[in-house]
Amino acid sequence: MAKVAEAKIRTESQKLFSQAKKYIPGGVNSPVRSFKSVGGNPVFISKASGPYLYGEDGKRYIDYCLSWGALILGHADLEVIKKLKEVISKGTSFGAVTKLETELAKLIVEAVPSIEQVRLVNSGTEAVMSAIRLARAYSGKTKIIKFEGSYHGHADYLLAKAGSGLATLGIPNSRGVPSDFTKHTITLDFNNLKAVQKTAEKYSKDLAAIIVEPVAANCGLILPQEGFLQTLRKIADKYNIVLIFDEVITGFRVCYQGAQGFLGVKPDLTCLGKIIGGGLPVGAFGGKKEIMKLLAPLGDVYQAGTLSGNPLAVTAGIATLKKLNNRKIYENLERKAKELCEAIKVISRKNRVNLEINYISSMFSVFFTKGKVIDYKTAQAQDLTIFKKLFQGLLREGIYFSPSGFETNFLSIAHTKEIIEKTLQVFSKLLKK
Ligand code: KE4
Repeated sequence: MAKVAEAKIRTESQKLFSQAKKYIPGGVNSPVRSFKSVGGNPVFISKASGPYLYGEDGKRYIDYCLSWGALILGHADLEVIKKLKEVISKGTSFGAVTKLETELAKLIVEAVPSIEQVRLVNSGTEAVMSAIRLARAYSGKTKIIKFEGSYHGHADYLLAKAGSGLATLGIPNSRGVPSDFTKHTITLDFNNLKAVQKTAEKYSKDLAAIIVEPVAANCGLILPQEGFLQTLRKIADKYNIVLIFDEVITGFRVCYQGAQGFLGVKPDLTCLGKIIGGGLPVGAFGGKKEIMKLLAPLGDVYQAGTLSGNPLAVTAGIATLKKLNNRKIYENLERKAKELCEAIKVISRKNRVNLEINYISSMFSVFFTKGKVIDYKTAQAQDLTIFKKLFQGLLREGIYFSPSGFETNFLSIAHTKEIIEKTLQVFSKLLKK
């Protein structure tokens, strides 16, 4: 019976995918959704609720991708949906100021240690682009340091040795980006302080910013080594470099104060996205008033967006952050993730499978490799063929992991103890093979 059902599921997605490919390049509106690196056709989703995705194929999946981390409350959270229903009948976009934007901005300023003022945009890419333009204007300098395997959205000059979809698809640098555009982007190894020190000394006169994912989550999850972020802070101070934390994933994920609150390092600018939109399109960048005041209309650093601060998206963000502002929520998330990850380690050891698992708070990645994964190079050493087998095995068993060995998985508050147990049973079954 199962074989027949599986075959039906495959044909269903196959049909939908070939239709999509007729009208949309690769059949997807974002490359990493294509399942290209994990094989098979992407699962077409019809609806979602709590920890579950429901495929058009009628199958239910426990979701560990959660729209790439955005849905920390789980899908279709009742509060968020209730608030959206209330606000949608009042109109969808005004292109004018609303008090809702002030409310979300206030929640972000009160939560994130480094943010004195914040501007809302529509995506993480826009948040990062704007923060870097601001850093260049504020410092009067041009060059930026980023880290190999990190992904900061698809602005031309950041598509240098980037992670996420580029790592997934093995695209070192995107075509269509003139080398002129990336000549001011210096890419170093994450956790390699010596390289940062040397580069900062060499280019100090022209280094505008260091941009870093304080917990790297786009080459699989990689933790900052002891003192790495603290030393970036010292180097930035010493050479007048703007330190930018790209917290599009880690913001309100690692804890309510973001990775900067959890790890105790304050950047000059912070980029946010995902969770602050509660699943609708919101990005944000913020930091010290003395930097933010350079933005038009106050100053002459231009940045704009038709739908920035959109009432629907902002409403979803407000409802999400209000519900998240509760230490118990993060303690529970952290406990469940620790239980899941530590148990997966035990299962892999029992089956003599070389599996490394990096996790922090409620985000984790598995790497089929021997030895610690501490940067992009060690992440690339993972066995992607085995990852692909795991991914497909999990999918067959109704578990939906982020479809790439270079992405991160997440828990939501809707992932109950029973869900963790079910996930561990499946891991036991699959790792035996
Ligand atoms: P968006 O423009 O996709 O909203 O955000 C770009 C971005 C910026 N910074 C970080 C740290 C990010 O992780 C992202 C986007 N994340 C990927 C997944 N890791 C988005 C998934 C996709 O590209 O479809």
